[in-house]
Amino acid sequence: MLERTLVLIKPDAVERNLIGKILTEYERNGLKVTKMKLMKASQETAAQHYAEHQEKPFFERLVSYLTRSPLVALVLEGEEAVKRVRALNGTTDPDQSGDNTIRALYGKSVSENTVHASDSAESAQREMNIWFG
Ligand code: RTP
Ligand code: MG
Repeated sequence: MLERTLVLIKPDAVERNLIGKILTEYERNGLKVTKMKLMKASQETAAQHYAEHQEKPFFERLVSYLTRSPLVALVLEGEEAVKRVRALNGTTDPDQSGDNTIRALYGKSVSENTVHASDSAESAQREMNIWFG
């Protein structure tokens, strides 16, 4: 099924000049960039984005990381895009992530793992509203 998913190229990646390399991974796997912007996320937007983790011990660290410097928000479109982009990104912990996943290649740690992608079609809809209105 043709789907859309919300991706963030997170601050640690933009800081290390990895935007192009990461976009290349998605594009060469047949995913289409249909929306994209470079921006500094507000506290409110970051908290809304990660609302499901509000009660977690790492929530404050997560929001402060996501807001510390600019990130790239984008929408990718393709067949089974939600599942495929999660697979390209790899697992939350870069050290556990499969070879050639974006997190294995570029992730620094669990806290600074370089990319985000929606975990379901419903999350994608919610997150596209947050970042693109
Ligand atoms: P994301 O939402 O960023 O794509 O990551 P994910 O689905 O793989 O992982 P999720 O469970 O949604 O966690 C969101 C982000 O919170 C940070 N995290 N820190 N134990 C910890 O310190 C911890 N656990 C999760 C990660 O940066 C993760 O990307
Ligand atoms: Mg998640």
